[in-house]
Amino acid sequence: MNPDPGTGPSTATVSDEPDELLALAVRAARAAGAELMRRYGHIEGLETKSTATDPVSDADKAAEQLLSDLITTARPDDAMIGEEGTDRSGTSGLTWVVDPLDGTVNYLYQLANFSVSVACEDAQGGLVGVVLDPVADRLFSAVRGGGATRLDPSGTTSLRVSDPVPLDRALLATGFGYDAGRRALQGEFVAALLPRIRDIRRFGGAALDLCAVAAGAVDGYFEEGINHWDHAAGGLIVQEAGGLMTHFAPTGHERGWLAAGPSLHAEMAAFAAAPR
Ligand code: LIP
Repeated sequence: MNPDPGTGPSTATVSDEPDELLALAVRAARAAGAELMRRYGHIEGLETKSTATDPVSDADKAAEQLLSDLITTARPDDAMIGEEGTDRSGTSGLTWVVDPLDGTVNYLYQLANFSVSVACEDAQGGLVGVVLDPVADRLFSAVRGGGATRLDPSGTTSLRVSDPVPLDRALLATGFGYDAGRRALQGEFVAALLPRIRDIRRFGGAALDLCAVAAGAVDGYFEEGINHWDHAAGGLIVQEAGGLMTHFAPTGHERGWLAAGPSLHAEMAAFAAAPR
């Protein structure tokens, strides 16, 4: 299967065959990624959302508009939710879950580690997932039951999580929410975990963190307080690379996730459950 059929505009409708949905997800992600790069370094319309440190700009909104227009033209009966407010119901049983810019703070600071995340879900969960890193031109993708791949200028690579990795050798990515109180609790958990593992990385984009787990570039990722659009595509990519992606709430947040190979996943779950 060729996950990257090109980026040209199309007004044709697309069937619900997973390969066609994947091709559409890739086309939409590439269009949004090109828009982000066109605006990179020229931020306009900067505002804040949930807290004073949670930014949004015209770039996020323009990229979401492109995703929405492209996908809706091809799949008019599907539902869609997006970080910047897209919220549409549908009749097909499929829902698109899109984040036009995951890693917004990195984008603002020109720190390069940001992505476009596009997932399509059915009643069983993730069906198709695409995460595009437009700076490094890395395209991560997965179809349920079909494995996960990375396409970059050097070619296509099948992805596999690291497993087994013992907890005391684990390199773990994590992130911190925009809410100050939530951050304080997340910091306490990381302080307890840090002496028990190899080290922590905070790259600043949940979707690419999940792709790093899938590629074995880190051994696991956990974060509480992330949204559906942050993890919908990356979570499927992890699972299709042999990892586990489950709820994980060491500080009690209902939207916490842990992604890792099976053995590390079990050790992390036991660590979080043990009295501290
Ligand atoms: C962000 C994530 C980041 C996480 C933040 C936030 P945004 O998404 O990618 O890793 O720590 O809580 O969810 O706001 O850049 O789309």
